[in-house]
Amino acid sequence: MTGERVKRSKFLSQVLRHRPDLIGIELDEAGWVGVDKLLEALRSVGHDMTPRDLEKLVAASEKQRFAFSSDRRFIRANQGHSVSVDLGLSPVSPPTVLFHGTTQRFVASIARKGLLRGARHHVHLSAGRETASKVGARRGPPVVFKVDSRGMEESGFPFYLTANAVWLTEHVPPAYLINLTAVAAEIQRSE
Ligand code: HQG
Repeated sequence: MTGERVKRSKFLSQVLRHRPDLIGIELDEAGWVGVDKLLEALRSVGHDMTPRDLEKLVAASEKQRFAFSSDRRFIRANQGHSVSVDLGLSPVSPPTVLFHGTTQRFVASIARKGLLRGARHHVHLSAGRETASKVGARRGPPVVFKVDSRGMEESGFPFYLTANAVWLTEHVPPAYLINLTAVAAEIQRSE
């Protein structure tokens, strides 16, 4: 993505996940807003975009952050909201293990309280260790936790899968977490 498109994508994420009020729009209860309404509101705050620009931006988002409705008249963020929306996701059986990437300064608190959703609606997990590592690296040297998602499911914790392949759950208690980065460091020390 070009620098300009990254900036647009970030602003759109901000509006569709956290601050629709920034451009004076409201999302419906499932997080959708009309494409025409969105483009008009963006124009009114100096963020001009044509329908074609928006189509391209959605297609170029490598994480598939946004989705159009099937008739393409509405758009929403696929996940990551802090405003109250119900994405209408149904519980899905997760793979045996999932991963969560974070950074060292959160590790002690995570060991005590487990993974908390913070400002978002859910804790975000990935099926791949590499993706988790990249998520953690946004904040410093990454620390990757393995989540015993099978064990959680067996204990009745629901999991959801977003349209862009992010796994969501409400809380991961410490008993279901293993700090893979600490284990790897421990093995290295003992060699
Ligand atoms: C941490 C981006 C202290 C958690 C990414 C994380 C992802 C705790 C931070 C998506 C904690 C929350 C989500 C506890 C969790 N004590 N810290 N008990 N439990 N944390 O950004 O998972 O670009 O809300 O480890 O790529 O980092 O937005 O969540 O470090 O997919 O599409 O609290 O956001 O995608 O941070 O990232 P976030 P996240 P987008």
